[in-house]
Amino acid sequence: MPVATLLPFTATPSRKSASPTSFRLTEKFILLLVFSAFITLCFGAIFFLPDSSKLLSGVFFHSSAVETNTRTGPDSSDSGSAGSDDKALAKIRKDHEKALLEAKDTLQKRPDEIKQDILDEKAQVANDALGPGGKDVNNLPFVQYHRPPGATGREPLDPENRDRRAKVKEMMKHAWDSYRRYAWGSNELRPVSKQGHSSNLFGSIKGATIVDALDTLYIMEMFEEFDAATDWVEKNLDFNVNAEISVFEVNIRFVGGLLSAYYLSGKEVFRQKAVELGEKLLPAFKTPTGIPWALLNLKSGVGRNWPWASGGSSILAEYGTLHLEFMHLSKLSGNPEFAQKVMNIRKVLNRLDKPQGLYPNYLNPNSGQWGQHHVSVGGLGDSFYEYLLKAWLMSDRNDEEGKKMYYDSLQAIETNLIRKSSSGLTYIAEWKGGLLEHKMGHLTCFAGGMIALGADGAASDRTGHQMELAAEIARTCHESYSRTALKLGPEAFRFDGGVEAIATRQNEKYFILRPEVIETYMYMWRFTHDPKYREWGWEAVQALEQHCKVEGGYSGIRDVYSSSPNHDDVQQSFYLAETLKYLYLLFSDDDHLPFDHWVFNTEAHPLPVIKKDRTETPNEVE
Ligand code: DMJ
Repeated sequence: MPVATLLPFTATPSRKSASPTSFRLTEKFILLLVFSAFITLCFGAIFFLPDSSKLLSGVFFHSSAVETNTRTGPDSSDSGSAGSDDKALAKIRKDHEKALLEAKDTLQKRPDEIKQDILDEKAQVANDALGPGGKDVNNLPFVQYHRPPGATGREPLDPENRDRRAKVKEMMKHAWDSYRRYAWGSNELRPVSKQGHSSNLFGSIKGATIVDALDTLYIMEMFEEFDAATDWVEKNLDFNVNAEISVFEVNIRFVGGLLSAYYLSGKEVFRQKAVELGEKLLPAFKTPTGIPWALLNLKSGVGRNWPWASGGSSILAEYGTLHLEFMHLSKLSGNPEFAQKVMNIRKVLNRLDKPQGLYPNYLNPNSGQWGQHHVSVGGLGDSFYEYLLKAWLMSDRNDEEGKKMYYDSLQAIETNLIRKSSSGLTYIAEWKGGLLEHKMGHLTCFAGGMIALGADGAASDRTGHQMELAAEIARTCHESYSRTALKLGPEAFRFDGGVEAIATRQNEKYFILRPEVIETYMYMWRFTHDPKYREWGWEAVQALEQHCKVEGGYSGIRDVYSSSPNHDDVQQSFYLAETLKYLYLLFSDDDHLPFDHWVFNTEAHPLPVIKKDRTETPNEVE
């Protein structure tokens, strides 16, 4: 700034009227010197005076000590202010030390962990941009994203185990790459004919395999693949379709898959899509009782039930398997309607008399009365029981109603359905109007894992018994595999007519890459660390590799008792979502998706436990 322009403002009052041009050269020089000295003094005050640390810390570190000091006002004594200076300096030192420790910590991290931290921070910045109480483009409220522990794991120390886990990852890569190459965007892959496959369960919604596989890709640290899948979801996943879908299947695979992907990665797109889809499912609950329809047209909102289901009934395993996802939808959307809908289902069930304490598979949504008295822990019933237990666990053990319903129903199942074969194999039969059918489905084999998971919450005198029961079911299901030619289990096996754990009917001999037996091995391994469960899992890996792997992916098999496999040409989306994920976790350490922080939905999508501590979960559902 030219000095001349400043001179008038430095003139003394006695020279007020004088024009600047009236100064002599020596006067001008002296004034210039005085002015320069004044400027130097001002800068010195900022940079060199002893007090400067306080000033800087206030500007750059927003130190609370400085703020406190400011608030003490004119009354604060000199000694008090010196104390605050010390505090401010101590705070700066502490901040520096913290920064150093963080840097050290970062240097020790693996690249994927660093990548995850960056993703978390990005998500945090996006969230912060919304601000508390803010809404995003989809009108969703601000949610503080916290990644629960154990989303990715470490390499197992034991070399054999490490190799086995790596093998499972390689299997996932083959399944995924094949889908990507031959069926990208379709719901599933036909691995033999190398083309896309669509089942009518999803109407014209596309990409079931992509959404179902997202969390497995993430957990296995296949981040390039995860990013490609995320990109597809962002650009192509569309629920604005004029088509009828299965509410249950869309919920467990799509809503569940999107929720898990959100909780693992923190990417907002998954929260938005999950809530958008959840809202589209709400019209299914428009029935006189609030028990939802099985099928729903997503455009018109018109629902109906499967024509074969006992006089227009809804199915226990379908309407009873919405709870976990809907509780999370309320938490993530701020809309209590989702939670209310599933809590109402319980109300209806609790008003009804239960034959022998059992829940029949069919319930009429108009009359609120049971349909045919058919009870099963396999198909049509299975995941209802699973969700009672997991609702309690997911609520951080607060949902007493869910807990009671689970342990009461397990007691009724033990009394009425669980039997032992003549050679001592424990199985869970089906109940038809009071008569037992001595058949156990592959689907029923998930119960070993469920019972093990619930054992520690049972009355203390029941825990040991329930663990034994879980182990016996695991053994029976393993037998159903070992008694076949291909060492893969049939769809259903029987304990009558002189056979045990063997399928006798041609239409029950198929294997469609289902996860339930491996799921039970995984839970049993976590709770017992008995190496046989890993061995049994490894047997399954070898059989899958030998008989189901084809050039274009993995296929189901029509008859597991025939030594020359006939492929069904479908790579089910649950093979990537569940079978391969449970195998991978079977060979992983226990702190990878630990059970005290995560609960798996029935499609193996991990959902976080909603912790009691409200500071951790600000949008907790009431
Ligand atoms: C999956 O879609 C789910 O596990 C469901 O609960 C029942 N069966 C299939 C896999 O077998």
